Amino acid sequence: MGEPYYITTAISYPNGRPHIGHAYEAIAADVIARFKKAEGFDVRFQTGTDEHGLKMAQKARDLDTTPAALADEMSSYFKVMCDTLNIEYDVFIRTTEPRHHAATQELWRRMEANGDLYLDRYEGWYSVRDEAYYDESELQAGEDGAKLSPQGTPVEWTVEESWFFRLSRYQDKLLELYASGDFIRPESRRNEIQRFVEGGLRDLSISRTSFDWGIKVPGSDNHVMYVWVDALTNYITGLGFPEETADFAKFWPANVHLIGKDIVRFHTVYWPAFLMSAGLELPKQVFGHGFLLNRGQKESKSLGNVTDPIGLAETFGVDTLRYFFLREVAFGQDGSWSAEAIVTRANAELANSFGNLAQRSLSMIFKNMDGEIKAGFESNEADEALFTAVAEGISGLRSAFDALDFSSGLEAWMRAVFACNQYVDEQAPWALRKSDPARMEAVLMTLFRVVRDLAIAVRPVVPTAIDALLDQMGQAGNARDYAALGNADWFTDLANSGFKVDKPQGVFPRLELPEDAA
Ligand code: ME8
Repeated sequence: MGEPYYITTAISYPNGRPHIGHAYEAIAADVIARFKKAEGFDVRFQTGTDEHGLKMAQKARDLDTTPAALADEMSSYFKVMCDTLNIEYDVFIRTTEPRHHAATQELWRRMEANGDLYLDRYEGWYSVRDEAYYDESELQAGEDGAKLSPQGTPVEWTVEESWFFRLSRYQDKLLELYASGDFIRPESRRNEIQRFVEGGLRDLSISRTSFDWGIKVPGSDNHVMYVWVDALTNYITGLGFPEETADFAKFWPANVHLIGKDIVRFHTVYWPAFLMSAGLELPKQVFGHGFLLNRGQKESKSLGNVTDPIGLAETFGVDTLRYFFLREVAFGQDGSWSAEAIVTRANAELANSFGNLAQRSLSMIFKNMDGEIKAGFESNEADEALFTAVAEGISGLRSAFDALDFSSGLEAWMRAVFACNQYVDEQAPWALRKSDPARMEAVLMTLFRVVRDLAIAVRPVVPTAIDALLDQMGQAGNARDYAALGNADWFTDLANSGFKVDKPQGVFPRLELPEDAA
C-alpha cells in the first residue's frame, strides 16, 4: 500500500435534506480521493452528519418531532445523496454515535488537564443558524435595524453559565501556524483569518445549559458541549480516537479538511487550538471552497430556488454533474450553475469533444480493422506531436489536481482532447483507407492509445462513463490508475492478447435542455 492520505468533508447539519452545496463539496472530495488512489496513495475518506446543537433542536421542535428522529431521517438522505453521486467514502460518521461521545469527552478532558478550561458566565451574541458566538463589533444591522451576524443571520443575546476555552492563549501559536506553510488555502481565506486572529482572540464559550441536545460535559451534567467542539472532533473519532488504533497512527494528521468558506474560522482557529491544547497533531491543510450559486443567487427556501441534487443527477447524469461542477467553477471561488450551463458544457466537452473522439476512433477500428489491435507501427512526426500534447495535457491535469485546481486541470486535459480531434481531421484516416491502409492503421492505433490515456487521466472525475469506455477498450479493472499510464508495455500486451474492439457504445450522450429548465 502507498503513502496514507486522509481527506474529510465537513459533516452536514441534517436539519433538512441535502442541497446542492453539499453535493458540490462531496463531489470535490470524492474526486480528490479517487485521484489520490489513482496516484497510488492509501486513501481514507470521511464524511457524515453533525447532529447536535440548537439548530437541530429548534428544527425538531418546529416539526413536532425529536432531534434524534429528525437526525435519523435526514442523515439517511445524506447517505442516499452520496450513493447516488458515486461518493466512495470509507467512513460516514454521525455525531450521535456513542463512540463519538466518548471521543469528544476525552478531547475535553485533555484540554481540561492542560489547564485550558474554566467555568464562568457567558453574556453575548449567539446565532443559532451559524451555531456561532459573535462580538458586538462583528455584527451588522439588518433592514429593520435588527442585529445580524457577519453571515447575515439573526443573533440573540445569551446569558448563561458556561465553560470557557482559553483561546486567547493560542493567538501567537496560531499566527505562527498560518505563517509557516499552507495550513489555510486558498490564500484569500488565509489573509482573512490571519487578520481576524491578529485582531485579538477572546476565550471561547464552549458549553451550554439552556438545552440538552448535545454531548454532556464530563463532570458537569447540566452542561452540553458547544456543538462545534463536538462537530470538529468527528475527524478523529472516525479514526478510533482515543484508542491508539492503527488507523489513527496511519491517517492522523489529516492531509486536508475540505470545507466551505463560511466555516473556515472554526477549522483554522478553534480546531487547531483545541488540538494543540489536547497535545494532538494538527491537520496539514484546511481548504475553504467557494459557494455554488443558482444563476448567481444563493439558494434558499424563501426564494423558492432550492435544488435537490439527486434530482439534478437524475436529469443530467451523475458523471455530467461531477464534471460540470469541477470544470465550471474555479475551486476556491464562488461559482454559478444553471441547466443551460450544464447542458452546454457537457455537450461541448464530454459529448462532442472527448465522447466523439472515443466513439469515432473505436468505430473506425471496428469497421476498418475488424476491431483488431496491432502494435509495431512506426510513428511519424504528427503522431509523436500528438503523444507529446496528450502527455502534457495529462501532466497538466495531475499537477493542477494536486493543488486542488480542478478547473485548470480539466482545461489542460481538454486542450489535449482538442489536439486529438485536430489530429483526426488532419490525418483523415477514412481517406487513407484506400490510398495507404498501413498508415490508416497507424493513425487508428495512435488514436486508440491516446484515448485510453486520456480516459484513465479523467477517470476520477467521471468514473462510470470512463469505466464503460475502458471496458470496451480491453483495459483490466485493476489497470486504470496512473501506474497503468506509466506502463510502457500495455499496448503491445493488449495487441498480443488478441483483444478485439467490438461495435462501440457511446458513453457521453448528447443532452437536451429539459423543457422546464428555461
Ligand atoms: O456547516 N455551496 O454544516 P452545513 C457550496 N455542520 N458549499 C456549501 C454551500 C453552497 N451553497 N452551502 C453550504 C455545517 N456549503 C457544519 C459543519 S464540520 C465539523 C461541521 C458547505 O450542512 C458548507 O460550507 O451547513 C460546509 O462545508 C458544508 O456545505 C456543510 O454545511
